[in-house]
Amino acid sequence: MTSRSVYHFNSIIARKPARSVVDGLRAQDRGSPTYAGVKAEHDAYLAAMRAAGVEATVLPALEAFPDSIFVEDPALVFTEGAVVLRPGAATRVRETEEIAPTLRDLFDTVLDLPTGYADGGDVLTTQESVMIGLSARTDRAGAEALQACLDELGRKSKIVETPEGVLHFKTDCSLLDEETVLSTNRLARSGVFQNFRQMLIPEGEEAAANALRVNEVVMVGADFPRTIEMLDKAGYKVVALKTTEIEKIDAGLSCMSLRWFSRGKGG
Ligand code: CIR
Repeated sequence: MTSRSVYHFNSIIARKPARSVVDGLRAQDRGSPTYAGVKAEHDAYLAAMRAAGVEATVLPALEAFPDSIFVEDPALVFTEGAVVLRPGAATRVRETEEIAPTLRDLFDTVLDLPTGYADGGDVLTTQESVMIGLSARTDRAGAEALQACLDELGRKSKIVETPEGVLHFKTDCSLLDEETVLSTNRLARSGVFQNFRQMLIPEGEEAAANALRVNEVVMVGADFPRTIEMLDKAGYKVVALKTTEIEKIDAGLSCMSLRWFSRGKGG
């Protein structure tokens, strides 16, 4: 693994939003997103991804699964292989059956989480290890089973805690480069990022923590001007993307893709 691999990607998988996305899961009702609004945000996201240098495999919409646009949750991908997970929300469990054939096409090694529950939104891949956050969606059995899968792929991992009431571990953090994380105060307070340089989200912009470093750019929600200014001043090349609609169903930028550096199947 080279030091470039934590945010250098040449491939992503995404899935078109279904019209049923308006019924996506949410912890609090802040009104439903519109299909047209989600589609516009998704289209802009794919354009930004391609501009950042990745090839996108875009899967068809699945009306039976309102949250299936959030492909990050049913699987995990690395250069070395993929893992089909077991999402912790009942309505999302069978999204795995829909994405598994694509993973088997694109990867030589595809492992299946054998037990427990784990969502990809709870997994942060860093230089030193893969962090697995326990949450309402990822239980200890799933996290430990995932550690065994990661061992098989040659990846070190550790289990950490997600703050109470936060959907996913990565709802509250993202990796900016090999040494630096962007984190909410509430997550940073847990001490989980002691070995990193930490940039803390300005109060009131917590939803900006789910940013996304892809090659030379950092994608950030456009509704968070203070976070954008902070990253810009620190020298990051920021691409601001609208996330107003997907936020209504508790989503951010990482959820809409699975990202990896492909050396080609068999390579
Ligand atoms: C859900 O509750 O599962 C979706 N409405 C949002 C999923 C967001 N996924 C992610 O952050 N990885």
